[in-house]
This record gives sequence, C-alpha cells and structure tokens, in this order.
Amino acid sequence: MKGRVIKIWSQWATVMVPEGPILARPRGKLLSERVLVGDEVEVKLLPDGRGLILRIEERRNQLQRPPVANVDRLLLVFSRRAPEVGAEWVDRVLLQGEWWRLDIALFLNKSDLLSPKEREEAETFLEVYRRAGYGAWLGSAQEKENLEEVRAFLEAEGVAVLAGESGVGKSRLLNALNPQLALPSGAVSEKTGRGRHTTRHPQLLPMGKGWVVDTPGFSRLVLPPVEPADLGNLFPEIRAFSSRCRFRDCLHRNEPGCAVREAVLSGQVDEGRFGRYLQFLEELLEERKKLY
Ligand SMILES: Nc1nc2c(ncn2[C@@H]2O[C@H](COP(=O)(O)OP(=O)(O)O)[C@@H](O)[C@H]2O)c(=O)[nH]1
Ligand SMILES: [Mg+2]
Ligand SMILES: [Zn+2]
Repeated sequence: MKGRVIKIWSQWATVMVPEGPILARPRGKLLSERVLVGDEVEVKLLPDGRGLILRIEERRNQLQRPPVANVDRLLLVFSRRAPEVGAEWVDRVLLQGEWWRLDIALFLNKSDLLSPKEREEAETFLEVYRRAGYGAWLGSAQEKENLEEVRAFLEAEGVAVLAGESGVGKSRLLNALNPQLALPSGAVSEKTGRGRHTTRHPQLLPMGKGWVVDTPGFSRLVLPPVEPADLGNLFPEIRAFSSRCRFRDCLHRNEPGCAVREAVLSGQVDEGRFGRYLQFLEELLEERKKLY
C-alpha cells in the first residue's frame, strides 16, 4: 500500500497509511538510498504490524534545509517587533521559494504588539508583496487574530514548510491553528532544544488536509544558483514586465528599452523590491567573478 513518511528515527520511518501511522523499515536494497521525511512510499505490512518500505516514489523536489521531500508550499513567518525582520530577509527567502517553485505566502505575526501607526506601516509593507502576487497577512498567533487565510493556506493538501527566525512565533501559530499539536513555544524550549518537536530532525505534523514542518527552512541567506539573466524571473512582478524589454537577456540595469525600469518609474514595480533585485544581481555577478 501507499503511504507518506512523516518522521524518521534511526532505522525506522513512521509511514502514514490510510489505516494510520505504522513503523516501517526500508528494504535492504533501499538502505543506501536515504528515505526522507515527505517521501511517498510503497509499503508492505508485515505480520508483526510493522512495515517494509519497498519503493520510494520519484520525488517532485527535495529541500536540503530542512531535509524534506515533495514540498508544495512555503510560509514565511516574521514579525516587525520582537524580533524585527526586514525586507531583505523576506526577499531572500522568497527567492529560495521561487527557485523551488513553491506556493508562497507571508504571515506577519505579533500584530498585537504594534501601535496603530506601526500597524499601518506593516500593512504598507505587506501591500508590496500582495501586489507582487503573494498572499500576505498581518495577524497574531497569541490573540488568534486574522488567522483565517493563513489557516486555509496551511490546511490545504500537501506539505508546507515554514521559514522564519527563531522567536517570531512559528510554533505558537501552529498551535493556534491545531491545538492538538501542543508544540513547545517560547525562548526556553528553543534554547534547550529538548522540546518534542524542536529537534533538528524534521517531521510532518497534521494540519487540516495537509502537513506542516515546524523545523524552520531556508535560514541560510545564500542566493539560489541562478543565472544572472534569470534572477528577474524569481521576482513575479519583474517577470511580468521583462518579456517586454528590448533585449532578451536584459539585466534591467541600464539597458535601453528596459520595460522593467519603466515599470519602476511608473510605480508598477515597487522601488524597494527593485533595489533588492539590483543588490542581489550585483552579488551574483560578484560571485561569478570569483569563479572565473
Ligand atoms: N505578543 C505576541 N507574542 C507572540 C505571538 N506569537 C508568539 N509569540 C511569542 O513569541 C515567542 C516565540 O514564539 P515561538 O512560537 O516559540 O516562536 P518560534 O521560535 O518561531 O517557534 C513566545 O514567547 C511566544 O509566546 C504573538 O502573536 N504575539
Ligand atoms: Mg518553534
Ligand atoms: Zn529590462
């Protein structure tokens, strides 16, 4: 029967099959081929109630950090206060998610800590991302405020990974959406790392029709290995204009007939996002200089 690996512990994988979770071991030949959390597998039920993993289905993708296969969605969780997370972090993580072709949304947590003016600033910040085509919501895991959309995003079928610095409220958000998870949240559990789900080994946690991974992904802020001329394709709002540039390999710097720069001037592409695009482009070009 078919199942999905939701947890790995030593030689054993917990595989969710229609009847529920079973402990399963990979067949001898598969031992060298590492089973990953998220893997879709064919298992045979053994007389002792355990399972034997006969086959790993071809992976649609495979993230390195966290090591999870077949990821569908990415939720960026961040806060503007305690801690303050900036646009550069957001854009770098978005690039990674775009590179993996994931469905992406943003959740700005801890709205309860914001003054009315800060709330307005937070909305302005999020509006840039809504206009770029992302779901972007301001809410509070603590006060259970404005969680409807992020809930719908996480409860859909498939696997969602969370990205977010320690302390922004990822675990608290998951608890608010599914209290049965009872994830440890708060500075202490993060520090000792002894909480049930705060280990570095990822596991899939049930969330509606789908699964979520509480191990934060994408925390390394390196750029994806993209060709400089393709960087703009990882910004949806730049991608929307770049086909109208005069040159197909336009980098949107000073090339004549650049439709992207025009869109920035007319306010259709956000200046801040475009600035980060240029910054990342320089970074990519610098990296190449070092290589050759
Ligand atoms: N004020 C406020 N605090 C929150 C909120 N969400 C989480 N926190 C607090 O932020 C701290 C870190 O939360 P946690 O869920 O452990 O963050 P994680 O490291 O991202 O998993 C805890 O003390 C939470 O109680 C929120 O919406 N508002
Ligand atoms: Mg946590
Ligand atoms: Zn251009």
